[in-house]
Amino acid sequence: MAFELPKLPYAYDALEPHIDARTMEIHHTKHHNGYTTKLNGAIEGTALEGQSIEDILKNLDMSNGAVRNNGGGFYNHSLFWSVLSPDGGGSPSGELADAINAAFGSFESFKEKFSTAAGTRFGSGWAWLCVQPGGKVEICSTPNQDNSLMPNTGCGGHPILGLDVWEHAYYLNYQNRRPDYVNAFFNVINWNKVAELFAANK
Ligand code: MN3
Repeated sequence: MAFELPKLPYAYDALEPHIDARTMEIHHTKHHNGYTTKLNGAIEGTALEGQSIEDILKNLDMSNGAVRNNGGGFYNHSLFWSVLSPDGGGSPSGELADAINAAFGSFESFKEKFSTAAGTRFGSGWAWLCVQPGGKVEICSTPNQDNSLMPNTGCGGHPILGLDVWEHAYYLNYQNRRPDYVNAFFNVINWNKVAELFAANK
């Protein structure tokens, strides 16, 4: 079974004005689709074919550039679309809010630290909120299409919130103003989905 490009659970223009329709369409149909196609090509006929994407990434040989870049790209974007929503924004509640407060002191402090991680990632990459076994949450950042499931990235645990800071994610609308894009992201975070990922992976 080859990996398939997931459908978005909302229209391309649903996240406007925070993320524009043209960016969403290109990002999904060109970038994410490209990672998906190239991942399938890279694993075809190998022992990785048929494994789940999480198993592939957890046991990844980091010198396998094709699977690292395209498997990461496939997984990261699938997660990214799922944690966005036109009905998003606000702040988390329940156990996830408790874990964020325990780790960072307050939601505002979390927001500041996450924004710093996203803003200071040099070049292309991702900012993450990850949950460790036991329920502790951590912020980290990875270059390119790496993520915390892969070995030895300096990021551990299971990603539950990710922000794509590649220029292709924001340049049409925000040009070089990455901090404005990061601020806008907070208006479309689907905290219900993040809480679901937290509960499933803590
Ligand atoms: Mn991207």
